[in-house]
Amino acid sequence: MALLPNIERRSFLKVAGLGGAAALAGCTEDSANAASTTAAQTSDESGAASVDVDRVAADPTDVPDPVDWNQPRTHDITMETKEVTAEIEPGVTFDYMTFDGRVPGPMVRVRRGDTVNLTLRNPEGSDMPHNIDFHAVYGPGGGANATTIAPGEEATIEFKATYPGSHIYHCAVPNMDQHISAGMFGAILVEPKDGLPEVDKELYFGQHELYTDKETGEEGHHKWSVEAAKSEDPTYMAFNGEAYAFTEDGYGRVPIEQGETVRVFLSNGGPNLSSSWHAIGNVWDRLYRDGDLVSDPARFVETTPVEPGTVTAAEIETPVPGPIKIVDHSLTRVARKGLLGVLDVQGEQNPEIYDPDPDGDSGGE
Ligand SMILES: [Cu+2]
Repeated sequence: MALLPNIERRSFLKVAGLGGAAALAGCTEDSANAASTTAAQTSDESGAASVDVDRVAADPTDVPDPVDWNQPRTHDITMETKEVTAEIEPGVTFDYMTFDGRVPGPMVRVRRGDTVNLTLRNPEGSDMPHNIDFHAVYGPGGGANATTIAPGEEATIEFKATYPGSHIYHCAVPNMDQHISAGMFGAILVEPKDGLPEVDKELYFGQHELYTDKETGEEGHHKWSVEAAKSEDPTYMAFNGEAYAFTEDGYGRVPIEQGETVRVFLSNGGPNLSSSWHAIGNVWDRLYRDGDLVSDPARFVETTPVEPGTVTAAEIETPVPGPIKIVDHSLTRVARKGLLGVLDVQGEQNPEIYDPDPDGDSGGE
């Protein structure tokens, strides 16, 4: 069935009650199994699983501070693989796999020439082996070969960040498509020795596809589907693991003050689909194409490909108030599969740049 915007879903569930929810989902099989399923946050009749965490979507403003040192350093970093059940959208649960319990995993930020001493831990109680492949690493598997660990194990690697750029990291076990689809990807930002231009705000999103055994919007517990993955036919596509997370129907729009210069990082975990990355009502004023932070940035690019396995960075200016919708311009993914994040530029109308009501008869926007 078609995905309903969350606001409609929530209103509908409130009005219609659980029977309505089951009918909405159209999932009689799951409804029949509901009695043996632990109550989920929403409708247990839908077959949704109980959640381990209320939220898996990383806060896009959670970006490490810029590099402010000018000599090589060593960074001791520990990451833990966490397998958690959470909601893709209300009433729809999924078994995520993550670095540190969030999608995307935390951004690692270093300076070119720095050394990273990284410990990866896979806690007791995990179901799967995991590892980590950094695209900022010279070495077998980008570190994956030496960090493949079973539940209860840990491994440490040390590497020098010899080349700059914004790069992805991801789990790279044999079923890597499943692990990445389930959330195991992030970004390592290796700043050039002279750093990056100062901006007012930085945001960090991760795009990926969720391949499940149910229809988009169908209530209940969605399991990974290798068939959907082989067809490259995702059930959901999301920023940070949850459908429409950064909209008024999710955790809210991301607030921006008018006039701020905002640098946005997009880590495309994939595992399969390129993003046609676009900011509706704006332009990538300076685009660090493919995460190349050394060449001069491209200017005033409307839409740019961000391939799976890439972290691209771009800067926007915000001269007028109102929403800026961050999308993949393959727009069915936006309208029907969950891939939308909204920045909310707060400020005064700036009619010299944009006047939504030049006749002045509607009171403006
Ligand atoms: Cu993994």
